[in-house]
Amino acid sequence: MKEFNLSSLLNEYDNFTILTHIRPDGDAIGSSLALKAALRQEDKKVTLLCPSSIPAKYSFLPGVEKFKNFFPGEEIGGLAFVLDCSDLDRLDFMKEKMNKFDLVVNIDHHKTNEQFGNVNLVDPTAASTGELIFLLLRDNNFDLNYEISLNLYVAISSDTGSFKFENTTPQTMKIAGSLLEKGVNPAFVSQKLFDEYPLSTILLLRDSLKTLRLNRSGEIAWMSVHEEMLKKSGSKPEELDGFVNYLKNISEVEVGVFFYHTADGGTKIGFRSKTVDVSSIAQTFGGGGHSRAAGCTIYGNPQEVVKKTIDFISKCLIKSH
Ligand SMILES: [Mn+2]
Repeated sequence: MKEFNLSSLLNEYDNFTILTHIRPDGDAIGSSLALKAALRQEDKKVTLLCPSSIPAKYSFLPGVEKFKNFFPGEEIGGLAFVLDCSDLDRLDFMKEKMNKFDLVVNIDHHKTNEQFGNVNLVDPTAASTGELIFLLLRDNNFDLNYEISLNLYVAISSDTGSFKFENTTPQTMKIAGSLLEKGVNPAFVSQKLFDEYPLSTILLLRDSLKTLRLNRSGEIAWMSVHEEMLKKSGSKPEELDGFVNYLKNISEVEVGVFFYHTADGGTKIGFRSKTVDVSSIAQTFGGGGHSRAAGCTIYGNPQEVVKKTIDFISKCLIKSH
């Protein structure tokens, strides 16, 4: 692995591309925007790429309209930063062209990270990629202005569930505190990220909750949503984000599982747990993530996929008792 020195890379390269994962969350978006704003301070050319479009709830973020979900026509090259991706598959179709870059810098906090970069700045003790970007920018004496601070605050508060998840550390709070000192308004961000929903989301939640099931012991709860249900409520897939938490938050439930059956025959599965390591469960099915929040995609008959997954989790729970 090459030694990482940001200032020498800034001397070496003028052309930077920042890529982040499919169905981006606040950490992916905020970290990318913050890093771009910092590189722009050095007058670098910076392209922001994400294989999906950016959810409307992030439209208040400065610079968010600059994200592209296609490779631009000009030559791809120079240095690529890949943010918040445990592996290159998270870049979806963008993975194909990663060999066009001279150097790939992988910055991430997922414990399942595959160290795919020429340089890998991977720290699973960080609550978010936003924390890692904050430390990188601070240690390299960038001006953490309001724009950068707001984007980093969104990244950090997003991945910590508004500083509620177990991954929240003293370092997380210290960093968040220093971002507030730059003028970030926590109530405004919290309202935008966690409290406000379009009506379509609430209608979809109503329909999703009707599919709620529990296993016999009551430790596993799941919902099973088909793509047609989204059409009915006029929702986009990203509006499902967070529904899985209603499952995990049931008092007696240990593991919440959200199944989203897409028209292409795939089922996207989200796992949340109170104490069990669900990243190993997700890995069994070819996915990954964190110990309390993970996901995977399985192809096959939707009902069989649900049964297979719930049976497997039941066995894992029996072993852990
Ligand atoms: Mn993240």
